[in-house]
Amino acid sequence: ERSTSSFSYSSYHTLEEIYSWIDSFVTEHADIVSKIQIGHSFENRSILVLKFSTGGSERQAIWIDTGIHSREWITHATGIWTAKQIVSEYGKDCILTNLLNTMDIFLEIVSNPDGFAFTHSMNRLWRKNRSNQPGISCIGVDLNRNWRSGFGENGSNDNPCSETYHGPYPHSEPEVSAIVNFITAHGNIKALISIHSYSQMLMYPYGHSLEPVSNQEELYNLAKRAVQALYKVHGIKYIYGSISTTLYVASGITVDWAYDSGIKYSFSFELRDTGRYGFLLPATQIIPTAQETWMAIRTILSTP
Ligand code: ING
Ligand code: ZN
Repeated sequence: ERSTSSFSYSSYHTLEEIYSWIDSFVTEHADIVSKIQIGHSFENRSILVLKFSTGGSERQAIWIDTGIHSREWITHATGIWTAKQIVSEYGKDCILTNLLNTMDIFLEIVSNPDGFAFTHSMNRLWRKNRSNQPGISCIGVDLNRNWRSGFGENGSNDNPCSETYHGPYPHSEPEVSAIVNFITAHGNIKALISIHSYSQMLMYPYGHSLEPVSNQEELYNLAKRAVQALYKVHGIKYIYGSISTTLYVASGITVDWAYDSGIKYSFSFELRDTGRYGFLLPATQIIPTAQETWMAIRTILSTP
């Protein structure tokens, strides 16, 4: 087993490399990080979550996921860098230290392992998972359309061949139900951050409706501060607002489910860029992207 000292945080990695990095990382930082298997993918790969905790029991927690869409490689790379940032900044950065002294952080880096493996082996631009149903020739469900909130409404598709196919019923996909079961069993998640690419946006619910959420003003102001903090790092501009008014109506999405499940600080990022490279963002942009995203996440986490 290699150590994380030989791991390149400025390169894209395969699933095997990431899972091996996770094992080394957890071993090297066993005082603060542990690995939890929350389920198995359709093709029976492990679904793993990193838990950052300084102790206590039944602490409130923050949830962060990356890689729900497998082709969005910058998100996995940002998740990995963020994990390393959390362990190296604990005890140095006041905001993070205060947070980890009372709360836990859960980070799911490869939220769609089957799709991710497929982007390496067969089709770099694969978005969905790899599930199939008897009698249906098209493969894959959009894991950001499979959640119960607004399931099957506008901005999702009931055609299994569509890139935004919502699946046969809410939480039908093991990659989604693993998260739903974990978050529900935990019962005390304060904030959820679901990371996608690309478009340079920071958004909050709802996606399935134009109706403003009850704390929309607070989420708007928090998004604004987070985007300002992000901009200061490398001068990258993000737009922000609710999903349905900023991007488009999308139903059955992670953050709407989280919000409706009581997680009132639910945000979704769309990382770099705005389309020049799109999903094929050069690896030279991994660290700058992760650095600026961290400043935005940190702003969200600093909310009392
Ligand atoms: N776009 C997102 C999609 O799932 C999105 C847009 C993000 C919708 C967050 C809802 C919530 O269509 C990408 N690039 O995945
Ligand atoms: Zn996405």
